[in-house]
Amino acid sequence: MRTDYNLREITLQAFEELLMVDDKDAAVKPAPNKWSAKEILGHLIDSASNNHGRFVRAQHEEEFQILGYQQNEWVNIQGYQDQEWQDLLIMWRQFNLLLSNLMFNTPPSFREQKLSIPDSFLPSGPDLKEEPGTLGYLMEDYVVHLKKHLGQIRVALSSATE
Ligand code: NI
Repeated sequence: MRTDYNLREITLQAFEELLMVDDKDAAVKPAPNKWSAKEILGHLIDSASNNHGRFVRAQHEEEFQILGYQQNEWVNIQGYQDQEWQDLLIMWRQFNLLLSNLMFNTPPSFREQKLSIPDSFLPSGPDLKEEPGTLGYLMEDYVVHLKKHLGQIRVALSSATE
């Protein structure tokens, strides 16, 4: 069965919902050591960027190795806090539409392929349906991770507008 784990629908709905958010509200940090909505969205762009490479490479490279990335460093180095909310949001939407197509076009034989996933890889949710360690599992986990952080963005924005 071909699937994008609902990524396209989730992306388009969240885009509509978040488009009218005020740029200043998106930059409010709920606590000094917590990410603002802009920084969480930036982290989701980094997740899209890193996973894009994984999802393509896993389908054609022999002995493909998954590499992690240091999320705080990625967010800080790129200065998401100082970027325009709408620019980040458009980038996030387009990147996820690309990934939705990539997932949908991945044949089941590749989806079921086992990968060497490092021990440090922690799944984003306990209730993933795909077989652990497969490319499909990574893709499903990507969408669960995205949904988790969209929830955090809503919480950050609600505390910003109180
Ligand atoms: Ni994350």
